[in-house]
Amino acid sequence: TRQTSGFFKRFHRYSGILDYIYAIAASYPKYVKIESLGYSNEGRVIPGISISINGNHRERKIAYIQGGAHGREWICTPTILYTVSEILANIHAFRSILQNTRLYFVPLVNPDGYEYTHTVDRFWRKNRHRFPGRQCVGVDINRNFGLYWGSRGSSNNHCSEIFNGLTPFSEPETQAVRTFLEKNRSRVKLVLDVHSFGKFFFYPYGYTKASPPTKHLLHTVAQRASNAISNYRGTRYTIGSSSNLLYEASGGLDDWAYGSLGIPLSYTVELPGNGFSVPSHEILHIGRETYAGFIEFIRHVTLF
Ligand code: ING
Ligand code: ZN
Repeated sequence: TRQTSGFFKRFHRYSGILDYIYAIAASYPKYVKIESLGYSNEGRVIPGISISINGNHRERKIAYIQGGAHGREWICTPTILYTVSEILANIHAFRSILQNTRLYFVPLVNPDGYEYTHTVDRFWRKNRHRFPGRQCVGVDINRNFGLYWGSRGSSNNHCSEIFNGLTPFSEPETQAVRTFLEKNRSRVKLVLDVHSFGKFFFYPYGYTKASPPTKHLLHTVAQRASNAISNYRGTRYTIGSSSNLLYEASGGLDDWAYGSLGIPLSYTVELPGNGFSVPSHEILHIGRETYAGFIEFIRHVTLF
């Protein structure tokens, strides 16, 4: 719709994102439910968008896509919201997928960090947890999950960009994600944690260079998503584990979802960009090409 394409012409503040989410929910009341996953350190709601048909609450499977765990990675949120709007605009094409699957989107996991990048520091990464008696603020949400928490590629220094927090799941943002995924543990078949930037699909593990037992499957599914994306304008993703392709890092969502919860398809997505500041005119292009890849991941939920 006209309203929809206007939204993707620029980046929005948290309140504009919430307004958009409520507007699409109002446009498609039969298919959309807005939930609160939880609340951030500063008390902002972390919105979840559930898409289903037939009021499919005795749902069997769930495809879970989140983004915005790092404040400065702005492109993640509109890319997820574009996917939501495109699925709803073509909801009848998703009939067979939605017969046995619910789609769940969390477009902004770290609203406090996101707002801080609009008001104070464009390149803020962590959340905005304040520790009494400490100068340095914030925990890296993607180092705060519980599989091999506090080992490689994370820091116990409050001032570090990759500070992993005082304990695993110490952060309300991490807890909100944990609660949802644990509650739905047996049903969730796909987790995509969307970040920026670099055009990568990372599968586990981040904490070690060792290969996961289902590496071949993880690689094949990502390859199909990458092929679907390249049809739009030739964008090519690189596929592998973050530990082998980028750096070792523990406490990430993808490792925990795969290694602790047993979710079969678990990835970190690094969207395109030459930095964290993606030009506004790229939002819609990245939305369109990434949409094709997300759909390909979602189609593979049927394997499980
Ligand atoms: N990248 C991810 C990060 O959290 C990553 C890469 C993913 C590392 C999963 C380890 C595990 O550092 C960005 N852009 O944040
Ligand atoms: Zn990130």
